Amino acid sequence: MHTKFCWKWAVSKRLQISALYFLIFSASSLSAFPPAPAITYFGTVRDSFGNSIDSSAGAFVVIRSGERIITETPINERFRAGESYRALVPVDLAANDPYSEEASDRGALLSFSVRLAGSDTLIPVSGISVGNISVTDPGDRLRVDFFLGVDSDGDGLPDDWELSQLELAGISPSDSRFSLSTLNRNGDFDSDGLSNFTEYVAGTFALLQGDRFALKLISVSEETDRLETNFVFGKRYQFEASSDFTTWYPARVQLVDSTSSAVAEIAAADDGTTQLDAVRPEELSSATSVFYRMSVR
Ligand SMILES: [Ca+2]
Ligand SMILES: [Ca+2]
Repeated sequence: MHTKFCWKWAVSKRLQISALYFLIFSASSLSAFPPAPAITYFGTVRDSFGNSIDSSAGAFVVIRSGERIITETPINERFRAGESYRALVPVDLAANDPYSEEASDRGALLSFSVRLAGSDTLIPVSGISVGNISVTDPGDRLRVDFFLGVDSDGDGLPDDWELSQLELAGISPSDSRFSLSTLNRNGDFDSDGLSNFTEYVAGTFALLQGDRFALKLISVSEETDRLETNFVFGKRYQFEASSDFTTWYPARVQLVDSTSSAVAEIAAADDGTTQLDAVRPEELSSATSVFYRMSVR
């Protein structure tokens, strides 16, 4: 019986393959210039204070070439961490004989903006590379992170955030340090080991050494480990565990004394020191040492 079953499977597989050849042949006979693979742009969209924009905003990333809209894609968190949009831009290989009106020529300059649902207004965005994107080769994948608002000094940090950090540190507008040149992306103004850009993403103060993105192990028990960190309201945190710093497994967490079940990602409902119980991943049940790491968006 077993042999007979295998034979029948092989026949049906062959039929599927034949059907596939037929479809490919049909498609290529209809179009002189088969489409090249599109370019994929992906990344994170933040507001001017570093908060990641998610689906609750009902917003779209709009990519244009000149005035022509090439694609509009909704911003949401369904993709992996650090990726809140994914847009495909079709590419033309033969500029003088395009296969589609929708496709762009290689080298064409693209502009990115954001549109809210129900509105026609395109909101300008800024970012380290977003103003200088041109169409490259078919099939390319490029990360383009950007934020709403203005970045006058082009360092990848929004003006609003830079000036608000200076104000929070008590530097008045009459002070010579009240300037966009005081904070730059890769600098570490408060010398706490975290760059100004990392603090912008984590929501911590870039001019206050005591306020930093950190994770502490408090205690261990049979299947869970108690961790402590500093939550920033509105931020979302994910945790991973490893025994060798090479392979990392997602670790679900729950607030200490919480009755709800452990989750893969936890949103901070408040600011301040927070303790969590992390469920040790099954893959590490016999490990002698377990390390945790945390990401924020
Ligand atoms: Ca800036
Ligand atoms: Ca810092």
